[in-house]
Amino acid sequence: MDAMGEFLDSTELMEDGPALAERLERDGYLFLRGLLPRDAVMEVRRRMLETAAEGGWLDPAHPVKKGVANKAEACKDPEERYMRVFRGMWKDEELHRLRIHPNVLALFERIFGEPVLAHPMFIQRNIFPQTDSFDFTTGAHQDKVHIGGATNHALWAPLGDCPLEKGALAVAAGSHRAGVLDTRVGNGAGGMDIAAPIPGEWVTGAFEAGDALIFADTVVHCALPNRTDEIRQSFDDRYQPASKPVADTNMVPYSGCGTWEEVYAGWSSDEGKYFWRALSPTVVPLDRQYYDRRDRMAFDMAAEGDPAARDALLRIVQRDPDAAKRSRAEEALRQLAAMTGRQESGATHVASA
Ligand SMILES: O=C(O)CCC(=O)C(=O)O
Repeated sequence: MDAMGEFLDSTELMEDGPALAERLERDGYLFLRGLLPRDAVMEVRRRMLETAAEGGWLDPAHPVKKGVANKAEACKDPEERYMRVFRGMWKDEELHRLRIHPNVLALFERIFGEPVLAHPMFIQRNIFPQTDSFDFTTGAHQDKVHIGGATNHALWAPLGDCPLEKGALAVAAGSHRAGVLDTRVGNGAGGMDIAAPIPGEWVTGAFEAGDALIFADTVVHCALPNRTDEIRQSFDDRYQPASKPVADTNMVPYSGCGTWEEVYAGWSSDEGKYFWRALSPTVVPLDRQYYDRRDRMAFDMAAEGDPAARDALLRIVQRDPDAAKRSRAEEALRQLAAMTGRQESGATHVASA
């Protein structure tokens, strides 16, 4: 990837829905400063870091609020070591309310010109620093293959300031116009990377707490490596006109986090619970063709002893609705471990996911 350009800052258009929609259509993304109140973001960061510290993810030699990673505990989604701590983060009520903050919903309503559905399922990410032995940098991909449904737009926001070297996000501006590109097994988001020349111009930028990046589901995007000593924390959710269909996989809690009742069980108030019910969304099955193709490739790679198949196999074990395929992936993981001399981390299927 060549040197990247700078995001085009669209903050001055923030109140002008049609102008935002036009720019989004043209470039595939919007970079907006201060969309969310900084204080609200920093409060969620504080809560996430408390949970990270309790889970042993932070270096006790530094104050929790700095978020300095305990690199010996570096782990990643969907490993059980990761999920053990992550479950407590994903259930956090203030995190859930942040992604449906009135500023966010009003912004998308201005862009769509109609009521907005925030997808109930969203992602909170914890990216440990990149080292010689650990790397979980999100590779170039498009969301469409994972999210399905009608056209939707992501909002990505760091939980705290995020300079480039902490793993800011980057987009290939204009790449959305090429439609869905070919994929291959990868170790980034969803275990799938792009396997075709990437069109468009790569742009990125330093984020401050409250800034947000909005992008279309066919825009190619990736993260920069986290070269700091701190954990990079962020969240991303997807938003679409409420009248359009949404894939069923976006209506359930994050894989491995239980049912909605379990997610909400410890909340101190009902605010934000089941917010989507009032919108009566049309729910359709996820088009699984991209996952099916990824999985076929992962099984072939595992049979050849290629360790790059591991993350995709772990995802099948944890998340695939087909029991026979899950058993096959478990067996492939065992064989891969035997071939590569690596211990597996005991992935388990989570029925609610
Ligand atoms: O935060 C990251 O590393 C990846 C985010 C991403 O791929 C997304 O929001 O779609």
